[in-house]
Amino acid sequence: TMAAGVPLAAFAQKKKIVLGFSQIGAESEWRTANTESIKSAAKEAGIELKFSDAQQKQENQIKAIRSFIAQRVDVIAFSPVVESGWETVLREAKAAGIPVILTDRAVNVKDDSLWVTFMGSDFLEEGRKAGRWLVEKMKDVKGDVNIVELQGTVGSAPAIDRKRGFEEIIKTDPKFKIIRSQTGDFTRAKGKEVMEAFLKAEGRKINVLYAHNDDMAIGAIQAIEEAGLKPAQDIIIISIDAVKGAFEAMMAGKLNVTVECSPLLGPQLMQAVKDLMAGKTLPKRIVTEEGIFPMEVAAKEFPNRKY
Ligand code: GYE
Repeated sequence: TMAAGVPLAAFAQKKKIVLGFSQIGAESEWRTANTESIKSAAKEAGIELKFSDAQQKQENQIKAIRSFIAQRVDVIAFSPVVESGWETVLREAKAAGIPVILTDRAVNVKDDSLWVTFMGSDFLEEGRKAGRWLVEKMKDVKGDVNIVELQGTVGSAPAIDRKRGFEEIIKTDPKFKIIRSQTGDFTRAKGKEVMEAFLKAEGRKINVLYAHNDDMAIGAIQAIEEAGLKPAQDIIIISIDAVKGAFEAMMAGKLNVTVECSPLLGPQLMQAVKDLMAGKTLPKRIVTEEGIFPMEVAAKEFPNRKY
């Protein structure tokens, strides 16, 4: 027969694993590094990646996931822009027999069997780290410490948990007062705009800025300078991510501290996809390990930074 003449190796060669990934957008330096990490790790691992950018909109992510289901990809992974509203589409993936991996941000669904594993940072702990740094920094201050807060995207896991973790620590001393708190959607432009409004309303009353990411802090630094104040001196600034832009700001003496949140999830994700395809059971939670960097160590640490 014809088939007898076909070399066996042609049949033995395994089909490439296909991974559908729905990314949130390109809102921050963190996100750009995360996308880059996922794309390069897929290439390295020989996994075919179908990548879709949702431009910060949940409806676009739902569309992307539905299209991955229709294309019958092997595995779906996504970083959910907000926590709630995923039940329906996740049930569709489950019904199609396609496993779903959550990266970076968590979902809030009653049925945990709708996703296989969640890999990413502990945002609650990041908020606590920010809070602990501030409590220590202000330990000798007797009067009120007035804080303004730039929150991340409304309804997102990091915005919810970074707020909660920070509050949990600072509420142990009533001198700490959050006098304004508003979303800056994790972007520089919004961070600047909202900080301008805070300055207009509160002016020199503001002692501390707590930003849920570095990009918003960097935007806010501009607003503070334009208002004729000295960032990191007149207003103490704390942010999260530890991207290169934050290190540059610290080395310029404009940012006091950044809490690390690593976006380099690509290699871990590809390993999980391979393990899943090999029939292995994954741990339900894979936590990223990370530290905290005050401005005093910025110049020394900068050359070691990978994002
Ligand atoms: O901190 C922020 C990004 O989900 C951890 O999203 C991520 C956050 C990150 O836009 O910069």
